[in-house]
Amino acid sequence: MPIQIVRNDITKMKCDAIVNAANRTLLGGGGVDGAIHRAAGRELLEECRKLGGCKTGEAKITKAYRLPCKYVIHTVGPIWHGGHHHEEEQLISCYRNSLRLAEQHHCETVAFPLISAGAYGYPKEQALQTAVSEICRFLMHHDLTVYIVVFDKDCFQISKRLLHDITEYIDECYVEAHHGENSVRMDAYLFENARMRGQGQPRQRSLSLAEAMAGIDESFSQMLMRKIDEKGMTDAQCYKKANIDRKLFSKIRSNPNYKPSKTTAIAFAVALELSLEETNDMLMKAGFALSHSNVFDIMIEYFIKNGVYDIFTINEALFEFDQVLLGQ
Ligand code: AR6
Repeated sequence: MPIQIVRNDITKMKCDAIVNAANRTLLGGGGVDGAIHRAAGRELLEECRKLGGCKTGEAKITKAYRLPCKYVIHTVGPIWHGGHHHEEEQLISCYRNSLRLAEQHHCETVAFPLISAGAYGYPKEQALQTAVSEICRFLMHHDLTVYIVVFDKDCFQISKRLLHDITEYIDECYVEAHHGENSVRMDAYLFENARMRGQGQPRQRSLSLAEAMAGIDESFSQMLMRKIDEKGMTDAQCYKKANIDRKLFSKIRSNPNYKPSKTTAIAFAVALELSLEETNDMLMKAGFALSHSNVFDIMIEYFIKNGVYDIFTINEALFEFDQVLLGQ
Protein backbone atom coordinates (compact mmCIF):
# COMPACT_ATOMS: atom_id res chain seq x y z
CA MET A 1 0.00 0.00 0.00
CA PRO A 2 1.61 3.31 -0.96
CA ILE A 3 0.76 4.96 2.35
CA GLN A 4 0.14 3.10 5.56
CA ILE A 5 -0.39 4.23 9.11
CA VAL A 6 1.12 1.77 11.54
CA ARG A 7 1.55 1.67 15.29
CA ASN A 8 5.14 0.78 16.06
CA ASP A 9 8.48 1.93 17.37
CA ILE A 10 10.15 3.48 14.32
CA THR A 11 13.53 1.97 15.24
CA LYS A 12 12.03 -1.46 14.51
CA MET A 13 10.89 -0.59 10.98
CA LYS A 14 12.60 -2.68 8.32
CA CYS A 15 12.48 -0.29 5.41
CA ASP A 16 14.96 1.50 3.20
CA ALA A 17 14.91 4.70 5.24
CA ILE A 18 13.45 5.97 8.47
CA VAL A 19 13.03 9.66 9.17
CA ASN A 20 14.25 11.24 12.37
CA ALA A 21 12.48 14.20 13.98
CA ALA A 22 15.76 15.88 14.92
CA ASN A 23 16.79 19.32 16.16
CA ARG A 24 18.97 21.83 14.34
CA THR A 25 22.22 20.55 15.86
CA LEU A 26 21.59 17.00 14.59
CA LEU A 27 23.45 15.84 17.68
CA GLY A 28 20.65 13.83 19.23
CA GLY A 29 18.01 14.62 21.81
CA GLY A 30 14.94 13.04 23.38
CA GLY A 31 11.82 11.44 21.85
CA VAL A 32 12.21 9.67 18.56
CA ASP A 33 15.63 11.29 18.03
CA GLY A 34 16.95 9.75 21.24
CA ALA A 35 15.47 6.34 20.38
CA ILE A 36 17.04 6.36 16.91
CA HIS A 37 20.49 7.34 18.19
CA ARG A 38 20.36 4.73 20.95
CA ALA A 39 19.38 1.98 18.52
CA ALA A 40 21.83 3.02 15.77
CA GLY A 41 24.85 3.34 18.08
CA ARG A 42 27.63 5.92 18.46
CA GLU A 43 28.68 5.88 14.82
CA LEU A 44 25.48 7.66 13.88
CA LEU A 45 26.38 10.56 16.14
CA GLU A 46 29.87 10.65 14.64
CA GLU A 47 28.48 10.94 11.13
CA CYS A 48 25.94 13.55 12.28
CA ARG A 49 28.74 15.72 13.72
CA LYS A 50 30.14 16.11 10.21
CA LEU A 51 26.88 17.43 8.78
CA GLY A 52 27.06 20.89 10.33
CA GLY A 53 23.47 20.93 11.59
CA CYS A 54 20.27 21.34 9.60
CA LYS A 55 17.80 24.20 9.16
CA THR A 56 14.15 23.88 10.08
CA GLY A 57 12.23 22.30 7.19
CA GLU A 58 15.35 20.86 5.58
CA ALA A 59 16.65 17.27 5.64
CA LYS A 60 19.98 15.44 5.61
CA ILE A 61 20.75 11.75 5.17
CA THR A 62 23.13 9.36 6.94
CA LYS A 63 23.72 5.66 7.11
CA ALA A 64 21.69 3.71 9.65
CA TYR A 65 24.39 1.61 11.33
CA ARG A 66 22.76 -0.86 13.73
CA LEU A 67 19.20 -0.03 12.72
CA PRO A 68 17.36 -2.52 10.49
CA CYS A 69 17.15 0.02 7.64
CA LYS A 70 19.66 1.48 5.17
CA TYR A 71 19.39 5.19 5.86
CA VAL A 72 18.27 7.69 8.44
CA ILE A 73 16.91 10.94 7.05
CA HIS A 74 17.18 13.68 9.64
CA THR A 75 14.74 16.54 9.36
CA VAL A 76 14.00 19.40 11.70
CA GLY A 77 10.35 20.17 12.29
CA PRO A 78 8.98 23.55 13.36
CA ILE A 79 8.35 24.37 16.99
CA TRP A 80 4.65 25.12 17.44
CA HIS A 81 4.00 28.76 18.33
CA GLY A 82 0.25 28.82 17.84
CA GLY A 83 0.10 28.14 14.11
CA HIS A 84 0.73 31.64 12.73
CA HIS A 85 4.49 31.43 12.39
CA HIS A 86 4.79 29.39 9.18
CA GLU A 87 4.63 26.13 11.12
CA GLU A 88 2.55 24.30 8.51
CA GLU A 89 4.73 25.50 5.65
CA GLN A 90 7.84 24.30 7.47
CA LEU A 91 6.29 20.96 8.33
CA ILE A 92 5.32 20.47 4.68
CA SER A 93 8.96 21.21 3.74
CA CYS A 94 10.15 18.53 6.16
CA TYR A 95 8.05 15.87 4.44
CA ARG A 96 8.82 17.12 0.94
CA ASN A 97 12.58 17.38 1.47
CA SER A 98 12.78 14.03 3.25
CA LEU A 99 10.85 12.30 0.48
CA ARG A 100 13.05 13.89 -2.19
CA LEU A 101 16.17 12.68 -0.39
CA ALA A 102 14.69 9.21 -0.08
CA GLU A 103 13.98 9.13 -3.77
CA GLN A 104 17.44 10.40 -4.71
CA HIS A 105 18.83 7.46 -2.72
CA HIS A 106 16.53 5.01 -4.53
CA CYS A 107 14.55 4.14 -1.43
CA GLU A 108 11.35 2.24 -2.08
CA THR A 109 10.05 2.22 1.48
CA VAL A 110 10.26 5.08 3.97
CA ALA A 111 8.92 5.42 7.50
CA PHE A 112 8.08 8.75 9.12
CA PRO A 113 7.29 9.53 12.73
CA LEU A 114 4.86 12.36 13.33
CA ILE A 115 7.37 15.15 12.99
CA SER A 116 6.98 18.00 15.51
CA ALA A 117 4.10 16.27 17.28
CA GLY A 118 6.04 15.58 20.49
CA ALA A 119 8.47 17.95 22.19
CA TYR A 120 7.87 20.61 19.52
CA GLY A 121 4.19 20.76 20.45
CA TYR A 122 2.47 20.61 17.06
CA PRO A 123 -1.15 19.48 17.64
CA LYS A 124 -1.17 15.79 16.76
CA GLU A 125 -4.31 15.78 14.68
CA GLN A 126 -3.04 18.65 12.53
CA ALA A 127 0.42 17.11 12.32
CA LEU A 128 -1.12 13.88 11.05
CA GLN A 129 -3.31 15.66 8.51
CA THR A 130 -0.38 17.61 7.12
CA ALA A 131 1.74 14.46 6.98
CA VAL A 132 -0.93 12.50 5.11
CA SER A 133 -1.74 15.25 2.64
CA GLU A 134 1.87 16.08 1.83
CA ILE A 135 2.85 12.44 1.45
CA CYS A 136 -0.16 11.82 -0.79
CA ARG A 137 0.77 14.81 -2.93
CA PHE A 138 4.26 13.40 -3.39
CA LEU A 139 2.98 9.90 -4.14
CA MET A 140 0.82 11.20 -6.96
CA HIS A 141 4.03 11.48 -8.99
CA HIS A 142 6.37 8.96 -7.37
CA ASP A 143 6.23 5.23 -6.66
CA LEU A 144 7.18 4.77 -3.02
CA THR A 145 5.65 3.04 -0.04
CA VAL A 146 5.46 5.38 2.92
CA TYR A 147 4.67 4.40 6.49
CA ILE A 148 3.52 6.92 9.05
CA VAL A 149 4.55 5.40 12.32
CA VAL A 150 2.61 6.47 15.36
CA PHE A 151 3.60 5.62 18.83
CA ASP A 152 0.51 6.53 20.75
CA LYS A 153 -3.05 6.08 19.74
CA ASP A 154 -4.05 9.61 20.74
CA CYS A 155 -2.58 10.80 17.43
CA PHE A 156 -5.87 9.67 16.05
CA GLN A 157 -8.02 12.34 17.51
CA ILE A 158 -10.28 12.12 14.52
CA SER A 159 -12.95 14.73 14.62
CA LYS A 160 -15.03 14.13 17.72
CA ARG A 161 -18.22 14.68 15.74
CA LEU A 162 -17.25 11.99 13.22
CA LEU A 163 -16.29 9.61 16.00
CA HIS A 164 -19.59 10.18 17.74
CA ASP A 165 -21.61 9.70 14.57
CA ILE A 166 -19.80 6.49 13.66
CA THR A 167 -20.24 5.07 17.14
CA GLU A 168 -23.95 5.87 17.05
CA TYR A 169 -24.32 4.30 13.62
CA ILE A 170 -22.54 1.13 14.71
CA ASP A 171 -24.77 0.90 17.77
CA GLU A 172 -27.93 1.30 15.74
CA CYS A 173 -26.87 -1.27 13.15
CA TYR A 174 -25.76 -3.75 15.76
CA VAL A 175 -29.06 -3.49 17.60
CA GLU A 176 -30.92 -3.93 14.35
CA ALA A 177 -28.81 -6.91 13.26
CA HIS A 178 -28.73 -8.70 16.58
CA HIS A 179 -32.35 -8.15 17.56
CA GLY A 180 -33.71 -11.54 18.65
CA GLU A 181 -31.61 -13.44 16.15
CA ASN A 182 -29.38 -16.40 16.71
CA SER A 183 -27.91 -16.78 13.28
CA VAL A 184 -27.48 -13.12 12.57
CA ARG A 185 -24.49 -13.49 10.33
CA MET A 186 -26.09 -15.83 7.85
CA ASP A 187 -29.43 -14.07 7.90
CA ALA A 188 -27.80 -10.74 7.30
CA TYR A 189 -25.77 -12.23 4.48
CA LEU A 190 -28.74 -13.90 2.84
CA PHE A 191 -30.87 -10.84 3.24
CA GLU A 192 -28.17 -8.66 1.79
CA ASN A 193 -27.79 -10.90 -1.24
CA ALA A 194 -31.52 -11.03 -1.74
CA ARG A 195 -31.76 -7.27 -1.40
CA MET A 196 -29.09 -6.80 -3.99
CA ARG A 197 -30.96 -8.99 -6.38
CA GLY A 198 -33.94 -6.74 -5.84
CA GLN A 199 -35.95 -9.24 -3.80
CA GLY A 200 -37.56 -8.62 -0.46
CA GLN A 201 -36.82 -12.04 1.02
CA PRO A 202 -33.82 -14.32 0.98
CA ARG A 203 -33.83 -16.65 -1.98
CA GLN A 204 -34.86 -20.17 -0.98
CA ARG A 205 -34.21 -22.28 -4.06
CA SER A 206 -30.64 -22.97 -5.06
CA LEU A 207 -29.57 -22.24 -8.63
CA SER A 208 -28.99 -24.96 -11.19
CA LEU A 209 -25.55 -24.97 -12.76
CA ALA A 210 -26.95 -23.74 -16.07
CA GLU A 211 -28.74 -20.87 -14.33
CA ALA A 212 -25.63 -20.00 -12.42
CA MET A 213 -23.50 -20.00 -15.57
CA ALA A 214 -26.01 -17.79 -17.35
CA GLY A 215 -25.77 -15.37 -14.45
CA ILE A 216 -22.02 -14.88 -14.83
CA ASP A 217 -21.72 -11.40 -16.14
CA GLU A 218 -19.19 -8.69 -15.78
CA SER A 219 -16.26 -9.60 -13.50
CA PHE A 220 -14.82 -7.40 -10.75
CA SER A 221 -11.94 -6.34 -12.98
CA GLN A 222 -14.25 -5.52 -15.89
CA MET A 223 -16.59 -3.53 -13.67
CA LEU A 224 -13.64 -1.63 -12.23
CA MET A 225 -12.35 -0.66 -15.67
CA ARG A 226 -15.81 0.33 -16.83
CA LYS A 227 -16.37 2.51 -13.77
CA ILE A 228 -12.98 4.21 -14.20
CA ASP A 229 -14.00 5.16 -17.74
CA GLU A 230 -17.47 6.27 -16.69
CA LYS A 231 -16.03 8.51 -13.99
CA GLY A 232 -13.57 10.03 -16.48
CA MET A 233 -10.62 9.05 -14.29
CA THR A 234 -7.23 7.83 -15.42
CA ASP A 235 -6.05 4.47 -14.10
CA ALA A 236 -3.39 6.20 -12.00
CA GLN A 237 -5.87 8.63 -10.48
CA CYS A 238 -8.03 5.71 -9.46
CA TYR A 239 -5.40 3.41 -7.93
CA LYS A 240 -3.66 6.28 -6.17
CA LYS A 241 -6.93 7.49 -4.69
CA ALA A 242 -7.59 3.89 -3.62
CA ASN A 243 -4.16 3.72 -1.98
CA ILE A 244 -3.30 0.71 -4.12
CA ASP A 245 0.06 0.30 -5.80
CA ARG A 246 0.57 0.23 -9.53
CA LYS A 247 1.71 -3.41 -9.64
CA LEU A 248 -1.44 -4.73 -8.04
CA PHE A 249 -3.58 -2.54 -10.27
CA SER A 250 -1.82 -3.90 -13.37
CA LYS A 251 -2.48 -7.45 -12.17
CA ILE A 252 -6.18 -6.71 -11.78
CA ARG A 253 -6.31 -4.96 -15.14
CA SER A 254 -4.65 -7.81 -17.02
CA ASN A 255 -6.63 -10.61 -15.39
CA PRO A 256 -10.41 -10.31 -15.87
CA ASN A 257 -10.93 -13.06 -13.30
CA TYR A 258 -8.75 -11.51 -10.61
CA LYS A 259 -10.25 -11.93 -7.13
CA PRO A 260 -9.17 -9.02 -4.93
CA SER A 261 -9.29 -9.01 -1.14
CA LYS A 262 -12.34 -7.39 0.41
CA THR A 263 -10.37 -4.34 1.55
CA THR A 264 -8.95 -3.85 -1.94
CA ALA A 265 -12.39 -4.09 -3.50
CA ILE A 266 -13.79 -1.56 -1.04
CA ALA A 267 -10.82 0.75 -1.59
CA PHE A 268 -11.66 0.90 -5.30
CA ALA A 269 -15.34 1.47 -4.57
CA VAL A 270 -14.34 4.40 -2.35
CA ALA A 271 -11.90 5.80 -4.92
CA LEU A 272 -14.65 5.66 -7.53
CA GLU A 273 -17.10 7.27 -5.11
CA LEU A 274 -19.67 4.57 -5.78
CA SER A 275 -23.09 4.60 -4.15
CA LEU A 276 -23.87 1.92 -1.58
CA GLU A 277 -25.76 -0.09 -4.17
CA GLU A 278 -22.91 0.07 -6.66
CA THR A 279 -20.41 -0.77 -3.91
CA ASN A 280 -22.40 -3.86 -3.02
CA ASP A 281 -22.57 -4.77 -6.67
CA MET A 282 -18.82 -4.45 -7.03
CA LEU A 283 -18.21 -6.42 -3.84
CA MET A 284 -20.49 -9.21 -5.00
CA LYS A 285 -18.39 -9.57 -8.13
CA ALA A 286 -15.41 -10.21 -5.89
CA GLY A 287 -17.39 -12.66 -3.74
CA PHE A 288 -18.06 -10.36 -0.77
CA ALA A 289 -20.92 -8.46 0.82
CA LEU A 290 -21.38 -5.78 3.46
CA SER A 291 -23.37 -6.96 6.43
CA HIS A 292 -24.51 -5.46 9.70
CA SER A 293 -22.82 -8.21 11.68
CA ASN A 294 -19.42 -6.62 11.97
CA VAL A 295 -18.11 -3.20 12.81
CA PHE A 296 -15.91 -2.93 9.73
CA ASP A 297 -18.81 -3.39 7.30
CA ILE A 298 -21.03 -1.02 9.24
CA MET A 299 -18.35 1.64 9.22
CA ILE A 300 -17.84 1.31 5.46
CA GLU A 301 -21.56 1.58 4.96
CA TYR A 302 -21.62 4.69 7.15
CA PHE A 303 -18.90 6.42 5.14
CA ILE A 304 -20.46 5.65 1.80
CA LYS A 305 -23.92 6.73 2.92
CA ASN A 306 -22.45 9.98 4.21
CA GLY A 307 -20.37 10.66 1.12
CA VAL A 308 -17.03 10.31 2.92
CA TYR A 309 -14.76 9.12 0.13
CA ASP A 310 -11.38 10.14 1.42
CA ILE A 311 -9.54 6.91 2.07
CA PHE A 312 -7.24 8.41 4.66
CA THR A 313 -10.10 9.79 6.71
CA ILE A 314 -11.71 6.37 6.51
CA ASN A 315 -8.48 4.60 7.47
CA GLU A 316 -7.92 6.89 10.43
CA ALA A 317 -11.39 6.06 11.69
CA LEU A 318 -10.92 2.33 11.05
CA PHE A 319 -7.64 2.48 12.93
CA GLU A 320 -9.36 4.20 15.82
CA PHE A 321 -11.82 1.30 15.99
CA ASP A 322 -9.03 -1.31 15.63
CA GLN A 323 -10.27 -2.48 12.24
CA VAL A 324 -8.24 -3.52 9.20
CA LEU A 325 -7.44 -0.64 6.90
CA LEU A 326 -8.44 -0.15 3.29
CA GLY A 327 -6.04 -0.68 0.44
CA GLN A 328 -3.94 -3.61 -0.49
N1 AR6 B 1 8.83 5.58 17.27
C1 AR6 B 1 7.85 6.28 16.66
N2 AR6 B 1 7.39 7.46 17.12
C2 AR6 B 1 7.94 7.94 18.25
C3 AR6 B 1 8.97 7.28 18.95
C4 AR6 B 1 9.43 6.05 18.41
N3 AR6 B 1 10.40 5.34 18.98
N4 AR6 B 1 9.30 8.03 20.04
C5 AR6 B 1 8.50 9.11 20.03
N5 AR6 B 1 7.68 9.06 18.95
P1 AR6 B 1 9.43 13.99 19.23
P2 AR6 B 1 9.45 16.56 17.77
C6 AR6 B 1 6.66 10.01 18.50
O1 AR6 B 1 9.36 14.69 20.53
O2 AR6 B 1 8.14 16.94 18.34
C7 AR6 B 1 13.86 15.69 20.31
O3 AR6 B 1 14.45 15.90 21.54
C8 AR6 B 1 6.10 10.95 19.55
O4 AR6 B 1 5.04 10.32 20.25
O5 AR6 B 1 10.36 12.85 19.13
O6 AR6 B 1 9.69 16.77 16.31
C9 AR6 B 1 14.69 16.30 19.17
O7 AR6 B 1 16.08 16.26 19.42
C10 AR6 B 1 5.59 12.08 18.68
O8 AR6 B 1 4.29 11.81 18.17
O9 AR6 B 1 9.86 15.02 18.04
C11 AR6 B 1 14.18 17.71 19.10
O10 AR6 B 1 14.81 18.54 20.03
C12 AR6 B 1 6.57 12.12 17.50
O11 AR6 B 1 7.28 10.88 17.57
C13 AR6 B 1 12.72 17.56 19.46
O12 AR6 B 1 12.61 16.39 20.26
C14 AR6 B 1 7.57 13.25 17.51
O13 AR6 B 1 7.97 13.53 18.84
C15 AR6 B 1 11.87 17.33 18.23
O14 AR6 B 1 10.53 17.33 18.61
